[in-house]
Amino acid sequence: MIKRARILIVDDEPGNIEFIARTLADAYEVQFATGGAMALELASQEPPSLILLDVMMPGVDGYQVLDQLKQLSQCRDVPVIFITGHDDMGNETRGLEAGAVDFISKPANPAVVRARVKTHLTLKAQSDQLRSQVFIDSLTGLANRRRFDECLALEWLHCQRYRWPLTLLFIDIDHFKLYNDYYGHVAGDACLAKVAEAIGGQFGRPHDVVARYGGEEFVCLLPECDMNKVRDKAHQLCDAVSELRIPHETSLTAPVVTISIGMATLTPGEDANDPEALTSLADQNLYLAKSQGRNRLCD
Ligand code: GH3
Ligand code: MG
Ligand code: MG
Ligand code: MG
Repeated sequence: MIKRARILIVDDEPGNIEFIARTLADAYEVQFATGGAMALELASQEPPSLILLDVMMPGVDGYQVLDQLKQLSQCRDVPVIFITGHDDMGNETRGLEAGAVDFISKPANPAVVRARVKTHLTLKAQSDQLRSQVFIDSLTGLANRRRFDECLALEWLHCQRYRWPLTLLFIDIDHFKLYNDYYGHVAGDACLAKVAEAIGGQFGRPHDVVARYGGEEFVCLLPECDMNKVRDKAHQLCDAVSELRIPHETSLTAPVVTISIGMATLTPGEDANDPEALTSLADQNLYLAKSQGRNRLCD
């Protein structure tokens, strides 16, 4: 069954909530909050599909809620429609500038509420789909290079701010040209997908970024991590890939597909000022792993 969209209605007047909830309850799952703080708590726990947000509320008002939502990575992209009374109609520009997608004025017309909610849910679904096409590698389902570059720049700044170490793994399939030459490109693609799955299985914490960097190269970007743990997990990944037992008769390393990993950890702002320092260190260590016989980790 397709999951119904969940709409969070925020208003300090229970009567207004009830009115809008009745309008939407047939088509959507409806959730409500009677104040800004409660809205933020609910939204951050499990981001809704869309938020209908009253502007004028005692305590935390609509603008403050929107402002804080934009600072939460899991809520940043949730469409917010402001519901405004006559007294705050003049503030439409302010709301749109703050990132609301639309305005509905009170008293709200049920048909208009339904139509606008539907429109914005459709737009959001379309933009999510486009986004996934732009940022996902279609062969492996992992993030692509574009997405990785974006994440690296963001994580670098984030870790710089908190003086946290950032770890990067460069992973490269051994003698993959020989694999393609012997088994063909289609088998090569299937092999890439299997190795990608093993990498994603090993590094799947919510903040880990696992991407296909290009060709037969993958990267894992691991913020806030314990280096010893990562080293253990990277060793396990090497074992896990060779234990997939994908035959590679022409490999000069082993009769099965293996990977080499270069690992680097730097504290942004302390050890270096540019993320390129991290990629070049990981790349150097990958080169070492290759020259020391492949199917291994170097750090
Ligand atoms: P090394 O152990 O030193 O990494 O050797 P290698 O042969 O893996 O490295 P090299 O860079 O010489 O070759 C990489 C090969 O990966 C070349 C190409 O045939 C293959 N390749 C790159 N992208 C794809 C792809 O999308 N699909 C398939 N099937 N093969 C790919
Ligand atoms: Mg109000
Ligand atoms: Mg390579
Ligand atoms: Mg290779």
